[in-house]
Amino acid sequence: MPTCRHLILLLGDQLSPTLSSLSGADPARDVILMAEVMAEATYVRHHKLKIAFIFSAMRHFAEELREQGFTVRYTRLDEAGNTGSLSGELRRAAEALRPEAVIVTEPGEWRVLDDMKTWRQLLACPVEIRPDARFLCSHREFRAWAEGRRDLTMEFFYREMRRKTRLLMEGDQPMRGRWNFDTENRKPAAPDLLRPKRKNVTPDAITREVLALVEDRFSDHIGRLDRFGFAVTRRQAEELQDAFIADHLAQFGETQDAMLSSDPFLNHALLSFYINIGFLDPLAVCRAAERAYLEGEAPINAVEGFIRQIIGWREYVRGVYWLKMPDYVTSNFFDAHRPLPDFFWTGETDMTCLSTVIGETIDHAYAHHIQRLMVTGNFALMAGLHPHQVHEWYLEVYADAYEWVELPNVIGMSLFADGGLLGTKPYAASGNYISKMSDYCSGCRYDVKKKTGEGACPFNALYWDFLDRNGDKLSGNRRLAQPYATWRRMSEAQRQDYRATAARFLEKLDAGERV
Ligand code: FAD
Ligand code: DLZ
Ligand code: SF4
Repeated sequence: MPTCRHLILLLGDQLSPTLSSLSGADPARDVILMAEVMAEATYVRHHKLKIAFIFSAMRHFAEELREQGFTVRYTRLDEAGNTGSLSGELRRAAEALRPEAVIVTEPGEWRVLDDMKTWRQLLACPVEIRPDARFLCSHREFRAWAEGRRDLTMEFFYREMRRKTRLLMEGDQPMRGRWNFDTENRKPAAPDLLRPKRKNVTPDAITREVLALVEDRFSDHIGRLDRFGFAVTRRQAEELQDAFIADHLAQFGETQDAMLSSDPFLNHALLSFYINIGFLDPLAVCRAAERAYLEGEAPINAVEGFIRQIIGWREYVRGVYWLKMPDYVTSNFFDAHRPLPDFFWTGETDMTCLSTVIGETIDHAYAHHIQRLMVTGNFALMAGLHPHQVHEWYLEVYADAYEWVELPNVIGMSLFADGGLLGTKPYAASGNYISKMSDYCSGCRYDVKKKTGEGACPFNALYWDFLDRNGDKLSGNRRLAQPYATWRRMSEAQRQDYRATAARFLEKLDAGERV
């Protein structure tokens, strides 16, 4: 039997040549294990595009490693003997190869780490779990930053990351004298036929094989595969990164909060899929964006805003996740219990904003940030949907979703289910916000200007009803002083009108009627 020094397990979102578990790997003595397993594809019922993307990316990365001389033991989903779980595949490989040690990089999800901690016993050999160095801020650094703070304001964390990376810095001061240029980034957008089209990658033979497998095995999962256009190699992902920087970055800031029915992507990067699986290095993406600013290709508001999302929000939500898990996943500050309506799976609702965003999600396994936050998230918050069901929905439907990044965005930012750890106030908004930032309302059966009664935009009554229902938890919040003052100034008849309109809508929702 050939000897194996280290058996190195790579997960589906660990496709980086610089991964810590690969550090010091010796092609002559070590074996890399990768496995497509039912347990990972079904612990929530992931979107078909997400499964196909990950399997194809894994298969391409395995090829890349083989070209570098590594021995890769790769289990395909439909291979005879596939045990269906990561631990099962690791055990099978360890029994066959008898390695001196198993090496892994820590996973992105708490449930996988919990499982990993049992592996030493399961395998009867040492298991080394290495930190994931693809993030700028280690768990220890984040804990140290968070310790003793009353609230974990992202903006202050972000400044630390700017200092640490030296991105957009002049000495110890931010370039152009400001840390944050967001006030220049809140514009609606108009259709623009000249906006460059997104480049899709044509599926190659490996991807076509994966697409057939996914259609066959996961036909009852959400989504469609006919528009598969993801990059499935690092090189392809780098080309998409370059195209974003050349074609879209300059307008990124301007249209960051806008929503347009004719253009699901506007000037967003569409890079989270590749950063999260490890094809793109987050710091390298930021350095490329900074270069565009320094060379006069993109304005500061766009570049600063973009960099903040990556070294600020992305690192910050990961820090919060590991700081607060495992209890974080059951947070339910508002004690919300309404089940997720069926239209979250079909897009079949008369509310055009929701049908558009959910329809695009089904088609692309993507929606941009404001759609996730201010349309589906805002509705889930105000309608009192159960946070755990909402969390599972987001984890299933987006191709960039892994719990470490999805959960704080859903539980914390969007649903305020953590009681305000991540945000200072809930992102609740009436139809007026959606009307201002999108063109959805003009094609809607509901009237965004109508506040109550038949035909009124449901977001309007839901907004006041949400504040009213949760007055005991929110009325003391300084940032909500103005809406609560407005609510109190209304006549009792007007308040009753809002309550009754919201109650009628929620009754229909509960009865499964079309809304
Ligand atoms: P852009 O808008 O172009 O932003 C650039 C990059 O910044 C992204 O690629 C991403 O890496 C990073 N980024 C931006 N915002 C955030 C954020 N809030 N948290 C972490 N990183 C951010 N992002 C995920 O990667 N996975 C998720 O599962 C996920 N779930 C979300 C759920 C909700 C309710 C909300 C409100 C946001 C969620 N986000 C998630 C954050 C954000 O919506 C996506 O990162 C972004 O839409 C990805 O598209 P993009 O690459 O075009 O991003
Ligand atoms: C998301 C996913 C899917 C669908 N399938 C696999 C798989 O078959 N094998 C694998 O190693 N990883 C997969 N992944 C990614 C893992 O779920 C991810 O590594 C963990 O959730 C930790 O972030
Ligand atoms: Fe959405 Fe209301 Fe506008 Fe219709 S009117 S699209 S429900 S915000």
